[in-house]
Amino acid sequence: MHKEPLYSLKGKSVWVAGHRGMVGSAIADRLGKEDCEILAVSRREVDLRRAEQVEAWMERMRPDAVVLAAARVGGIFANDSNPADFIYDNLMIEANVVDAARRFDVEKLVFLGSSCIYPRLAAQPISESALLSGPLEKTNEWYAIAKISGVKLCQAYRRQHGCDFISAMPTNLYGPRDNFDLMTSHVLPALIAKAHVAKEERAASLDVWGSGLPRREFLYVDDAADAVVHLMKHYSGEEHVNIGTGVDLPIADLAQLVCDVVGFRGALRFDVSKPDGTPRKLLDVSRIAELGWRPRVSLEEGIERTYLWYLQNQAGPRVRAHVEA
Ligand code: GFB
Repeated sequence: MHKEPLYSLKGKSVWVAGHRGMVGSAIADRLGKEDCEILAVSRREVDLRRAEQVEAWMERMRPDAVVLAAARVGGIFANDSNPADFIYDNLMIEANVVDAARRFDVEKLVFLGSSCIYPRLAAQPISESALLSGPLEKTNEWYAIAKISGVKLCQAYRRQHGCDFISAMPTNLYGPRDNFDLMTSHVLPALIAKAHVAKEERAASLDVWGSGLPRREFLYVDDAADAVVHLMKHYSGEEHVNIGTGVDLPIADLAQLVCDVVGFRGALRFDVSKPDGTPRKLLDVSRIAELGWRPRVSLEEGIERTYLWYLQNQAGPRVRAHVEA
């Protein structure tokens, strides 16, 4: 059922800020199916942390719409180890892009946040109304504060200037073009890289960080991209909207599923010297379902597609994993 869009992308120019990242590139691909012009600029040409460079780009290109998918992102270890980078870069990027979008009359902007904005112990599944209702998870509170500020920026510019700026809160995303570096990545790509090398090296076991007990929800990046475009067309409001599958699983089960897909038959070893992070962050996805959107790619199929991409693009001697020989 495709009701008339609130905002039509037909004939519009859409700037995808962060077009080279996993999410930004998937959104650019998905926008390729719309009758719109996609604008992109490299980090070398425009450093989004510098207001004057963002303004010059916006004045020159004057996009009709903006997808703000540019961010400094990383897994639990990267967040925990680089708090200043995560809060500064993300605050500067969102403040510069949102303010320039208002000044150059952008008709529609969608800001991409993350499910880590919610309190560490929010009631599960987490509804949008749980925002700011309790303390944050310590390992990524810097990134979370920056992303919460992004949501507030969009709300404030809607209130004061009437801007049609919306916020989307995706759950943990994964897929092609993800970061597979074992120290800075998220769990799913890290497990794919580890399982692949463990299989190639006939290792006895594979290291999983933490206890394996935390639960996580995973959405394939092409589904996330489709949801973002759906919200651009069909949603206009102050409150952010969760994007997810509504299903989660323990990290230990995820690790076993990845090993099954990759074909590694060794044991899992749980390294409890590494942080577990928040025990659970399952999103309540009833609002986006009411807006007519549902995910399509199952976790197993998504892992298969991601592993295929990894084999075609990343696998090779330079992938060093911390596996038991
Ligand atoms: O994906 P991840 O790094 O981030 O970790 P979060 C999820 C869970 O997987 C944690 C465990 O309990 C990790 O300890 N894990 C097991 C691993 N093995 C590994 C591994 O080899 N690598 C990694 N990275 N984790 C992030 C936030 O939290 O969620 C980000 O830090 C962002 O800011 C992202 O919000 C969506 O899910 O814990």
